[in-house]
Amino acid sequence: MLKPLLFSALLGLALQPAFGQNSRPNVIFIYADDLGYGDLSCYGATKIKTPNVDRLAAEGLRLTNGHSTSATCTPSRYSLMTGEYAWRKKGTGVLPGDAQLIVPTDKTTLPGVFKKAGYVTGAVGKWHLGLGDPGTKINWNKSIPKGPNDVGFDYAYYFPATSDRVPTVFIENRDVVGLDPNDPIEVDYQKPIGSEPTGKDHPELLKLPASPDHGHNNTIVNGIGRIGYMTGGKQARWTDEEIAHVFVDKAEAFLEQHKQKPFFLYFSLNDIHVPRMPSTEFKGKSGLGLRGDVILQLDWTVGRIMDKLKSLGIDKNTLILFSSDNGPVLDDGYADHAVAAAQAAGHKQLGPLRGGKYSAFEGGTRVPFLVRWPGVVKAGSVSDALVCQIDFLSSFAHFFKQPVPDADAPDSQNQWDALLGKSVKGRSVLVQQGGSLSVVKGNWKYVEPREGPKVLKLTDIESGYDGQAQLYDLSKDIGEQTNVAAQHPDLVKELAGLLDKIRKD
Ligand code: NG6
Ligand code: CA
Repeated sequence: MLKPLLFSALLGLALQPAFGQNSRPNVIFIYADDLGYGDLSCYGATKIKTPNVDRLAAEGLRLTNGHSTSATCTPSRYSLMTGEYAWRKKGTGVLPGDAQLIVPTDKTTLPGVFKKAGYVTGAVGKWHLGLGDPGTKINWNKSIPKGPNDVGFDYAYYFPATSDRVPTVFIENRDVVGLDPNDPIEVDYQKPIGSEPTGKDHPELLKLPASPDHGHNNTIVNGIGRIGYMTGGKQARWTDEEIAHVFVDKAEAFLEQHKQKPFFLYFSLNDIHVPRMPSTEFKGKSGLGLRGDVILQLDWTVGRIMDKLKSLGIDKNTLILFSSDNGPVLDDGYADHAVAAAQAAGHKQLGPLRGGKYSAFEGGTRVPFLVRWPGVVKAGSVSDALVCQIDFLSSFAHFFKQPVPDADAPDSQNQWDALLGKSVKGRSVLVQQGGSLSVVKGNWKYVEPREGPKVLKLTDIESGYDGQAQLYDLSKDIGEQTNVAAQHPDLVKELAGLLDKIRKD
């Protein structure tokens, strides 16, 4: 009895390197929206439990100094896709729902790297990088000429911008899903269009009222006022409470369909962005209000993906990356009582950090960042290495031994070893984009001077704006409480010079 067992074990060992089990792993990037450094129990949250994401951490690497490239969505995603700091390119701020595609179609992109390596590539979820040709108004009733399929994705199922922006429809590759040709869609961000009620004129129709002054009060869809006006496409419009289900079903279908070949799935969740509208099973379950409920929904989504990989038998050879596109915000436009709920429960969405979404402080870009790859990444490991999502492109290109043309991905670095926890070094320098730019070098963070409100009025978030230079020692002061610029004029000069130089590069 022993012999055949031993034999097959030895054979297994011998065959593994020959088949290169780890040379072509499947890769899934699960990208949360607006999830904060302190929103997960594996990052220290005590008022909410996220067992599935915690499982990712327990079975993989938890990075404590992992960053999105920017403190808002579009620039973070632009940098993720292109490997270029978004502030280098005009028009990469938060986009309206009718914006044109901002990712170049003739340059190396993150999904393009996978495609070139022979992978099947898919995008499911939030897009928010624009659609269609520059200078051309999108016609939602025809095939959309430019989008995810033109920048490296073989398959895409997504919504155009954010769930608080029109049009509130899903698109599969180039076509709006479920569109009735007799009820064409029109969208306008400047002026009201059609005759449907708006949140501004008909607040009595809203199931989720807008916060004062945030302006989420244009066309009402599914009882929620949106940013922007739309008419038509009634049958195609989504139900917010179903978005998480629709996306995870599509993601699972993609995994199932491509389980035989290596794939890259960019799984870009709607949670926990506003409007926070959990499906019924999560409503009221967190004790932290709607914002907490959608964190549970996000956690459930991660669990679904992990279970699916297991049941398909591809769990061992799949590398999962998990992160968020920017830091947390409580009130981002709707009266969902997120502020009161967090305060009442004592939930700290930022953990020990300062700032949040939109901010130049660490809370803007330091986000949850997990890597799970059984047998390669050590289970339960933690690393302080400075890493950033902008580096995925060059890191995977390095892994596939693909040269990246000099003109492409100028700011992306190969951080493969740091991303897998094999090196504690990580980046030596990173530029972070809040309202102002900061440069981090080693323990030091320099925030460039910029006039502006210290607290953003709508969201009540500390912006990091200051007319004077700021310098923080992150090794002692992760909460950026003490500006030590006056004590270290030489360092301030050096880092200001470094930022200038990177700007001009
Ligand atoms: C802001 C919206 C906010 C959110 C954000 C984009 C207002 C006042 N606020 O402009 O609600 O939609 O854009 O979020 O309009 S992000 O995560 O996609 O960057
Ligand atoms: Ca976001």
